[in-house]
Amino acid sequence: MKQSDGIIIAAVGGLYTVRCDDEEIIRCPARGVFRHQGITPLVGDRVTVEYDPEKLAERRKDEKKGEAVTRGSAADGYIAKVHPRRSELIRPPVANIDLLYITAAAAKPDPQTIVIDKMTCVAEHSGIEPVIIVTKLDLAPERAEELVKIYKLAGYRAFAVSVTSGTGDLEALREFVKTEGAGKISAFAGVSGAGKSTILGYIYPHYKPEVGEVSRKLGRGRHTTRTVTLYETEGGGYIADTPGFSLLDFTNFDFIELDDLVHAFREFQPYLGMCRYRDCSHTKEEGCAILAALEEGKIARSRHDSYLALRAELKSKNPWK
Ligand SMILES: Nc1nc2c(ncn2[C@@H]2O[C@H](COP(=O)(O)OP(=O)(O)OP(=O)(O)O)[C@@H](O)[C@H]2O)c(=O)[nH]1
Ligand SMILES: [Mg+2]
Ligand SMILES: [Zn+2]
Repeated sequence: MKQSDGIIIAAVGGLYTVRCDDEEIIRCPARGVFRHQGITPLVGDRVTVEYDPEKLAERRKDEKKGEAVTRGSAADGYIAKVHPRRSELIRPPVANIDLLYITAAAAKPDPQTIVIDKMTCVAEHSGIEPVIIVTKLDLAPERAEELVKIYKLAGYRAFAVSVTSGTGDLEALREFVKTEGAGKISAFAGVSGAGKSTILGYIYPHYKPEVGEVSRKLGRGRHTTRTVTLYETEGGGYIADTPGFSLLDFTNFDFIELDDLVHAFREFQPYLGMCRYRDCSHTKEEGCAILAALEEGKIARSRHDSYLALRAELKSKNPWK
């Protein structure tokens, strides 16, 4: 058996694809013991794999001959160890990402700032840099510009683009992804049909990720991207296309503590500690510095609304707080 370190670039039904540092591609399941330890390897994980080089060579030969892999199982070995993660997301399920491209359409499907803000909070809480991409600028240019304004005001990089009509900040976005993403692991996140795969295909045309038709009746996508896949990029980096979620699935929020929520809003940070009351909840108190900033237009109304909604959601889960 041979041991190699590498990164999980895809996962389908318990079978992982690992790109080893020596460029060998290994397909294997995780060691059974992980399940008992509560470890689920994720795309993006650094792992150590153990495999039989002879078996792998056989499979390569079969593949060259164009024969289906029939000999024994499709696995070359197994994942022996999952290395410690520097970040971890549940939706999309991906480990070790540095940048999260939070993608929302200006229309079809209509954007919901609460969904975008949940994602910025999850990213902030996980030590991942959020970047906002508003797609389908062609369908609702005013709404797109308004969203970009909201997120720039919050201190994020934000781009409004239309791949379909070739307009907006496409060049700036491409430049950002290629330079800021160099050597890093990035992932797209957003509801189904937001245009994540379309952007990835625009920036890296040779990858041709699957793009779906938006159902006319429902105005939402058909979940065409079904699995998380990492694609290699500049400087040894990777970018992940991910399946979109539906709004109903997006409930994995309770891992943020109520007391941490305020720290997940970047633009609130300068005002913390400046409220009249030390235990200010920034919801309705007199002398609240965050509410004052809101009135002065330094904080966007929709962001504070999301703060209120997320606070209520967390409180209903921990009513004793
Ligand atoms: N009008 C318009 N349509 C777009 C634009 N970008 C993408 N689309 C369309 O939106 C639909 C969904 O695009 P995808 O890229 O598959 O969306 P996705 O976010 O990857 O969706 P999932 O894989 O289901 O999560 C496709 O029909 C695209 O052609 C755009 O800028 N303008
Ligand atoms: Mg997709
Ligand atoms: Zn306050």
